Amino acid sequence: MATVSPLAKYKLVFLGDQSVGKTSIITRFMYDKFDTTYQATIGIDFLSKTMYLEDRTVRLQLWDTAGQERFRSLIPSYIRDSSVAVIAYDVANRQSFLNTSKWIEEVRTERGTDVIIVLVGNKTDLVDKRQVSIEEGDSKARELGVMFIETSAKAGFNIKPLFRKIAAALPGMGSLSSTKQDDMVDVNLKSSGNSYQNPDQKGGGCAC
Ligand SMILES: Nc1nc2c(ncn2[C@@H]2O[C@H](COP(=O)(O)OP(=O)(O)OP(=O)(O)O)[C@@H](O)[C@H]2O)c(=O)[nH]1
Ligand SMILES: [Mg+2]
Repeated sequence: MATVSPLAKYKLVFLGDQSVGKTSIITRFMYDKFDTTYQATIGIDFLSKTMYLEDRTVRLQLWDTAGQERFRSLIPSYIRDSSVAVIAYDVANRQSFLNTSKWIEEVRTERGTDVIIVLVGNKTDLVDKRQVSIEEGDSKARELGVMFIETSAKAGFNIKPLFRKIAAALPGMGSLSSTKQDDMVDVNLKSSGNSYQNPDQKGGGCAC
């Protein structure tokens, strides 16, 4: 009798200062949409997406955290639960770049080295307002031993490559060739909407 192997699930937590574009990156990836109106994330949002990579299928569980200070106490438990931390900054906001050190430190405190960390410099379309160069981003990432990519959720620049990079780094995905990764198709969408999730109950109502 044929056996069905269980779907590999990975939890990704999105971190970074308020308004750097965490939700916009996720929205671009999930729905290929972008909204110029800022709607601050309240608490934590959850979305799930199934990705097909060559012969493998993975389910990514995306935890979109709020950058606002008043929600900070919710975040550590989500970091603790995640195998990937995406730490975003706004290339047109130097302070948000400087603050990524604190986010990375927090992830290391919770997870040690047992975590994939990606530093993401978003809003590259703001060419005239840029305050952080790609070289600075890259060298910080090298120094701290994390992955690095620049994106623009607005322009749709490097969003899929960001997720391909993450998928390729997941445990068990090491043999994926870079060309074959282009075959990846996004098929399954599922969102809880803009809902606050109690950390004690997170994932509780999710069939994913
Ligand atoms: N120009 C430009 N604006 C962007 C980009 N990404 C996001 N924005 C804008 O920046 C603002 C904040 O984006 P969000 O995605 O809500 O930021 P966030 O990090 O989720 O914010 P919090 O939920 O408060 O932590 C919105 O007005 C977006 O339209 C980008 O790549 N380029
Ligand atoms: Mg948000």
